[in-house]
Amino acid sequence: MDLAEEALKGSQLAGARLIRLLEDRDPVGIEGLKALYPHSGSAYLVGVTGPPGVGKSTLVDHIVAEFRRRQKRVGVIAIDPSSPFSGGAVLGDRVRMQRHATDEGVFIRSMATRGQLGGLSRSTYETSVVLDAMGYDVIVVETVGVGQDELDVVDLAHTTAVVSVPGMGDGIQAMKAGILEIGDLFVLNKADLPGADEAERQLAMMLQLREFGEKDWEPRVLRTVAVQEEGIVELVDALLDHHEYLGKSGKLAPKSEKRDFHFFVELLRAGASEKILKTAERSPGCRAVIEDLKAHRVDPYSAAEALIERLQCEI
Ligand SMILES: Nc1nc2c(ncn2[C@@H]2O[C@H](COP(=O)(O)OP(=O)(O)OP(=O)(O)O)[C@@H](O)[C@H]2O)c(=O)[nH]1
Ligand SMILES: [Mg+2]
Repeated sequence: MDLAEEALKGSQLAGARLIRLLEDRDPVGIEGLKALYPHSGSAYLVGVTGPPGVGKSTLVDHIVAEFRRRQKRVGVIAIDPSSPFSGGAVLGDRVRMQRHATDEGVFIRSMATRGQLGGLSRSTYETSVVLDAMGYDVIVVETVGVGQDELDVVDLAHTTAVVSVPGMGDGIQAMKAGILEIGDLFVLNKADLPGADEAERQLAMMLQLREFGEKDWEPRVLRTVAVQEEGIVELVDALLDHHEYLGKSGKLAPKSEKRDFHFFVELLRAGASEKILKTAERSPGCRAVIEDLKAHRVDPYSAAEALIERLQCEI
């Protein structure tokens, strides 16, 4: 039996192997993904993002437990920020989510932000397809909201929860504006710490700056104390409310389509440039353009235009 078949039958080992092969850009992994793809498309993707150390993993651990209580199978993709902020986060996440390790209804996968061939968002996308096909109903992606790469990852989710904590003050403003834009839920964790009221007020104020139409989802602010399991049920309820809103407003399917299309374009781009460069090698005129580029005689824009122009009839 091949890996895809085994994964479909529920083997976590086979699923993990496929994910690793995909990360390595191994053709066996890509064949596996093709076989799994028709079985995917029904999972609900949740993104949990926020600055380092705000309690994302602790929250995710309890979110998983709450979904399990509701009979949902859950996949977790924890993206390791790999320092400089919080080295050893993968280990931390494993420890925090350890209690789910023996639950066959939970699949936890950590992923490094470094050394990813083909980008973090692609790996996350592929992993989510594998988990989706394996029948995980909910897939939670934990990521530190710092860079563009992470923003792209968040863009994969149906629902995005942005986590912050009291006392961040200007830190909230410093959070990427883009993240504030994409948040559907704003979780104020560590609400046991001083300054929770002030932080909630600030969040609410910032959300007022966002414009939305009548039929748009209005982002909510929720308080949690993850270490004491407070506010988790309400958080999961709110996630599901948003999921339901997306379904009813006809926005769920377009979100998934956008995701597939985005990766289709990425693959096209990679494939096309490779093909163009290969073809160009056979043409003396094109080789000259590339030589000119290397020798600083022509700028990259003009070089790309010239190559595309020359090769138009060949592809
Ligand atoms: N006081 C308090 N501490 C909390 C709460 N939730 C989490 N913590 C603590 O905050 C620390 C960081 O928690 P994590 O769950 O690892 O945070 P994280 O956002 O996943 O961190 P990174 O993945 O490293 O960015 C841990 O020591 C937790 O015990 C809370 O509600 N209140
Ligand atoms: Mg974490």
